[in-house]
Amino acid sequence: MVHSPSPDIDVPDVSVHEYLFGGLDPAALDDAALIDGTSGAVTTYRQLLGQVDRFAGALAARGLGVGDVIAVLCPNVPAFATVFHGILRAGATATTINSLYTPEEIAAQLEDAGARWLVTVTPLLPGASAAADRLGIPAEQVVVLDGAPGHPSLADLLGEGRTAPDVSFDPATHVAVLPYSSGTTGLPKGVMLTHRNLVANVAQCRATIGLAEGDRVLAVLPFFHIYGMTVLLNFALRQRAALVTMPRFDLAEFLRIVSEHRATWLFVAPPIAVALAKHPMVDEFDLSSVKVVFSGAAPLDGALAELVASRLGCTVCQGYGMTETSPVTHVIPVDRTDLDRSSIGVLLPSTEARIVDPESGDDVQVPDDGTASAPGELLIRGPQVMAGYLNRPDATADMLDPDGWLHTGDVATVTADGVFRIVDRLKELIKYKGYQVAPAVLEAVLLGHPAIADAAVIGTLDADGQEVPKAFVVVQAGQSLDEESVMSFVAEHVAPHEKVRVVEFIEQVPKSASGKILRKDLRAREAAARG
Ligand code: 4UV
Repeated sequence: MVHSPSPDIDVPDVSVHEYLFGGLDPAALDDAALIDGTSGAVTTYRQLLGQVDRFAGALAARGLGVGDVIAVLCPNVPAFATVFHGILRAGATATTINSLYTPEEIAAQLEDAGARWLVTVTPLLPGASAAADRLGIPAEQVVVLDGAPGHPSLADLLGEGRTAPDVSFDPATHVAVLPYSSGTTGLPKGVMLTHRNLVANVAQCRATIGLAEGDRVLAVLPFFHIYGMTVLLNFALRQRAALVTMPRFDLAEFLRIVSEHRATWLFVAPPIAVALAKHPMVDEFDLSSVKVVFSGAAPLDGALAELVASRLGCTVCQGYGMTETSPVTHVIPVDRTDLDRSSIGVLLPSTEARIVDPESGDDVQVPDDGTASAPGELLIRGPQVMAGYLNRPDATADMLDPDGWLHTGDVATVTADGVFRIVDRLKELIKYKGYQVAPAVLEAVLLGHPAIADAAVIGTLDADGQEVPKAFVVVQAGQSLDEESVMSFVAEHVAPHEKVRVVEFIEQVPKSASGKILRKDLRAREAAARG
């Protein structure tokens, strides 16, 4: 077992709101908490707290609080923080929805999470309304932040001028958020993260990462995903940094915002690091304010990290984690300049790890000569580990041992000085630009095509070394199909990040005796074809 090199920390027994904002220094009240990167509009900490209280009060006036789930379908705009922290302040649970989702996917999450209220914005209203209609959720329960006829707006709710309710719950067990993750297998599931999980992870990040008050953090990673939620919306705000929001990634706009707002920290996923390393446009902007580029959500190539560091004259760090661990478990702290950038660094405080041979179930030996251990499945234990999957005791039991060890489905190595490296993935999950893509979702869509007899989906690498979904397709006898038509069929049914981007026709999908797709065989075939 590997322990964090840092001393354990105390996790305060308080709500997320109390932990983030309870001790706010009055001198910081008029500092910028959020800056709208598009318009430049500033929300101070004082304004944010006032809005959070009034939003929580408006929810309470509608009878919403402990036991209710409220969905948020919204890009990164400053009001996301008001809504998110307002929901938690009211004692309700927030389920954040990927803003690229199709109406079917939105409806599935609303239904599974038991959400009867939804907060969105005009550009996403068509999908939100279609999903709400399907479930019989009335327009009065679909809040449209920027206003739409028949729907309450943020201004309406805040304009009621209510105060935050007194709520009582146990932070150790009360579910604060329900983000969705497909975990190691199957369809997306609601990940129950308690107030304690989220408080712990912010406290662990504070003790390790090195982001400080006064930093300006570019917030392009979506707040709906656990990386943006914890690291930006919770951790950066707790550090009293300013979040500069961007609703969607566009390289020119990203570079303009970084340069105009003098951003000091950029939290990114690897595809943005690729652009920072390679795109000619980067030279046209003054990025001298950037101190740190921090990458996570998918593997970062070491040589690419070096290119970014030398081009921008900054430090490049990497973090690792998963929705089921709130998410952060490993980081390269800013001051650990000795660590290889392609590693995921060291364990956060109060976090333990094991690396287990998937065949034998034994823990691998860690050599004491400084070399890496044999690879094995990474297991994690700590206060940031989820309470379980909502209404899925079987899936929870598959992933979480009774003694608290969470099976990540990732394959890692570790050295005697506690530096980890992710080297492979056992689970089905595909990461496209850091977003989750569940093969099971795509396989179900493919099987809905009348000319497809069978299909399996795995991740493969594109020319930039980034993961993309690839479908292996068996065509029905007597039918014919081409790659393009398979890809456009899938594209009609899924969100843009879930599109199949490579197709190969095969005779038969390799399966085990019990009928499970042998993804390992497909991956080996893919690796052999790449050479
Ligand atoms: O559940 P999820 O979508 O969660 C994430 C979390 C991203 C994080 C977490 C902590 C950080 O400090 C940070 O910078 C980013 O993406 O997907 C979890 C899976 O994504 C892969 C791995 O397969 C996880 O099980 N993954 C996440 N980070 C890395 C990674 C990484 N640095 N290297 C390789 N794979």
